[in-house]
Amino acid sequence: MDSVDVLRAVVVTPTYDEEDNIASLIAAVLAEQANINGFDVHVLVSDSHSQDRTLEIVRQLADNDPHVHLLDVNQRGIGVGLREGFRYAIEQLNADVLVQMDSDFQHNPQDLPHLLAPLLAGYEVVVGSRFLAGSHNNMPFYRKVLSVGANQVIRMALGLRGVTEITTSFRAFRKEAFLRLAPDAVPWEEESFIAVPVFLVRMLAAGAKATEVPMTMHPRVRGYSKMVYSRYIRDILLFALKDRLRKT
Ligand SMILES: Nc1nc2c(ncn2[C@@H]2O[C@H](COP(=O)(O)OP(=O)(O)OP(=O)(O)O)[C@@H](O)[C@H]2O)c(=O)[nH]1
Ligand SMILES: [Mg+2]
Repeated sequence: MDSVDVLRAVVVTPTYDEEDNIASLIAAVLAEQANINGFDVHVLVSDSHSQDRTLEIVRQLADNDPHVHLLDVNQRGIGVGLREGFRYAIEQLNADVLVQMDSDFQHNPQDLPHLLAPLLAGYEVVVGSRFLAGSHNNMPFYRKVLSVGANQVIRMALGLRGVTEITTSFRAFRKEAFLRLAPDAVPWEEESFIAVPVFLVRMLAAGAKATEVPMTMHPRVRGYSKMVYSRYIRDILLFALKDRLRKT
């Protein structure tokens, strides 16, 4: 594992109140190491000071496994969780590669080998997509409508080509793609999930060579959703409008 040819991949998973998911998610991610060549896989849980037992559970796992890490961000918001997690992974864990993945099993750990492989073939960003041949989108109808709508609005507003999926958090990228961005390029501090699509849009705009792979997406089975639809939809429309205006 210490060979110079092996890249360190840190799977950064943001959490808030995920006591029912997090231990099995960590185990499932680390189990994929057996199917992954060229990467040394670690997990970093980036938690917004959960009120349930998430912190306690992960602390115990981290104490017993050098591939498991915990960051208590101590501030609410998925964007802050992601930004601080990426920074910590690069600065403290020597990550070469970052993976962005939800902690509630909506993303499939078994898709990780396919997500990482293109990074060894010269791509800097790999996007998991629900909209390719071979993808499986098992989300309920209203969630499919929301994701298709959000993806279309953002792609039309920005004239984005080359990616079909902007809104879900299943991506792998070289650390340089993150470090290239100005600190204010992404609205990390917004409490809605707007940072998730904007982060990808900004990495692409900054010139990252990207590709997509099919993924399987499931509905959440355990725990509760933190998505506030009204704020997310409002923030997507506002972002699309502002970006359009900036260009005219
Ligand atoms: N660090 C951090 N993570 C968060 C926060 N809110 C949500 N998350 C995590 O971000 C991921 C996505 O949040 P979800 O609540 O699952 O949102 P969603 O997937 O759009 O909604 P569901 O389909 O209902 O699950 C999960 O891993 C959450 O635990 C937060 O305030 N801070
Ligand atoms: Mg979820």
